[in-house]
This record gives sequence, structure tokens and C-alpha cells, in this order.
Amino acid sequence: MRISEVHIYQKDLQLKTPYTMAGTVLHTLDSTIVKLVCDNGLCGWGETCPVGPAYQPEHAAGARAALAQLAPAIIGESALTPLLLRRRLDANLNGHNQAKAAIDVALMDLIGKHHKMRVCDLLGGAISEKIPSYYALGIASPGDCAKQAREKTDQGFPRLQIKCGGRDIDEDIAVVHKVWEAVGNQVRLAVDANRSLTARDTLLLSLSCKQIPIVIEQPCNTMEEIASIRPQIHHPVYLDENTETINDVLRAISLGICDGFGLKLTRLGGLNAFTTVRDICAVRSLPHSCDDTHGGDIIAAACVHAGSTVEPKLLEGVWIGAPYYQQHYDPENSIQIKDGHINLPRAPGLGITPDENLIGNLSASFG
Ligand code: 0XW
Ligand code: MG
Repeated sequence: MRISEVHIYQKDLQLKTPYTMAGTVLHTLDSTIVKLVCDNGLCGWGETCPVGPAYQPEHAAGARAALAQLAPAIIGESALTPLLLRRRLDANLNGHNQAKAAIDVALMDLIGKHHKMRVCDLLGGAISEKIPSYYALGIASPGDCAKQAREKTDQGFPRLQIKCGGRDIDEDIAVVHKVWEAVGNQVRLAVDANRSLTARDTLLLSLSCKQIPIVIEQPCNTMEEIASIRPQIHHPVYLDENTETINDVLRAISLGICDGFGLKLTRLGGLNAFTTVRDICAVRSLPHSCDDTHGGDIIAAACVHAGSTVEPKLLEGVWIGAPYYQQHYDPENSIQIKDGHINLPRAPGLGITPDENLIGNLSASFG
């Protein structure tokens, strides 16, 4: 089964309400979809959708440029040997994990369809058919965050992430206290600064919330800043944006600066890279999520397949963009959250079939 065509699409995902993180307000997400077609007619789908251009060093237009660069190198190659294909991608372009991840996901979709196996089984096997998710509360006032936290807890989410940063630290501290008053230990809580806090404000946050069992996620911009204050922080610390590669995960673990991770599938390079990190985390009993930065049903399906293979005690949940969007690519088998959990798709491969009228504009075709 050889790759005969590569098609790249650009899709604007309209958000129901603006998505806010420290210093960022987004109304639309720019998603990139990849369709690989093989000489036997099978199609595989991949997707990558950064949460705006400032979250990671890679951005949406860069992903499409990288995919256009890579496409000619994979035409004619076997779709059944993902490791060999990954080496070929690396030999043709340095970096650009998000673009390579879209190809990796499409390949795993193809391999699953070819062998009539689900992607979760190709990754080692699903532990459960119902995967816990979590919800990210955007930057808002203490009262609004507490109200939303109550609603999401009542909907069944086992974990909430509170966004903070980009404003006075006192307001963030007030938000954490109000949310805790509203939901107590009915849900697990993480507070995510998305790299925005100074070391000083991270210490103030941790000290002022000493009695509240939160995880502090990616407080500062660099691993070095986090390392400098780590012994004084009263809470578990997770890294997210700092884990741009598998080597970054190894570096963070060897520096002993974190207790877990917010992992992004496309940032690491796709499903195969994620399983490497999953297994490294298991060796050190480090909890982590299995998310992507944003994106529709394709990347959501990939995340839920991958998340289903993580040891339950280490899985901090699978975050997907579905609650924030109006539309789905596969309206019949869309990936959705119900009672704070996501059902694993049943069909082979990723288990979804995008409607080609719903995946945006063709940006380039090869083959
Ligand atoms: C909440 N997320 C998983 C989705 C957003 O893209 C950001 C991200 C995070 O934890 O930073
Ligand atoms: Mg995060």
C-alpha cells in the first residue's frame, strides 16, 4: 500500500465564544487537514491546529508550508511502515513536528483501516472505551470562573483547568479561591499560566493557595525559571509548552523540575512520538494529559485513541476542542464529550470519516 496522493486543506474553525488564555483572545482557529490517498484507494486523515500563532514556535501557515515541502518526499512510499516514513520526513525537513504529526496521524488511520484495527489497538490497546476529559475555563472574573466551574463539575468533568496570567496576580489568586469555594474537591484542579508568570508571581500564587490542591501548569516561560523556584513551590508543577520534543521531556525529567505534563500530540510529532513519551512517563510514574492545542474531529479522534492507552492512574484526561466549536467534520460520528468523558470510536483507523464539504479549502495537492 503506497501513498499516491497528498491533499492539504485549510479550515477556519469558528468558536462559539472567544477562547482566552494569558494575553491571547481567539475567535477562530486555523486548522490544517491532510488527506493521504493510497494506490489501493484507501484514505487516511490527519490534522494540526495550533491555538493561534503565539502559543508554540510553529504556526498554521508554517505547517502548510512544511507539508507542501514534505509531500513530494512521501509519494510512492509505503504507508505501512511509519517509522521508516518518519525517518524520511526528518531527512527532508528539520523540525516542524506539528506538520509531521498530521502525516503520522493520517498514516496510522490508513494502517488501521488496512488491518481493520482501531488506532488505539495499533498503539498497544485501549484500557477503557470511555475516556475522561477535562475542561479549560478561560480568563475571566472570579465570579464568572466559579459559576462556570460549578456548571462543568455538574456536567461530569472529572478535572478543570483554570487559565491564569496576563493580569494582576491577585486576580488570579482570587479566581482559584472562588473556584475552590464553588467546587471543592469534587473535581481535580489545574491552574495553567501558559508561560506567562514571573517566578515571583508563581511563588505568590502557590503561597496564597497553599491549602488548595491545585497543579500549577507551565507557570513560567522557561525550564530554568521553573527550576529556580521549584523547591519553594507548594504544589505539583506540570510542564506543557516547554515540551516541544521528546528530548525536552527527557531533559525536564532529568532536571527533576516537574511532576507531570500537559502533552500535545502534534507538538511531539504525532501518535508514534506520543507513545514514546507515554512509556517514558509510565517508567517514572508521571501523570500527563493527552491533548492537542485545538482542532476538529480528526485530531480529537487521534487524542482519544492515544489517551485510551495511558494507564488510568497517570491519565489527566483528554482535552478536545469540540465543546468550543459549532461544527464537526463527521457529523454522524463526531468526537464529543458526554458527562465529562469521550467515547472511543468503534470503526477501524481513527473511526471517523470527514465529510469533504466540511473540511475547508484545498490549499495544495500532490501526486
Ligand atoms: C487547554 N489546552 C489543552 C487547550 C489549549 O489549546 C491550550 C491547552 C493548554 O493546556 O495549554
Ligand atoms: Mg497548558
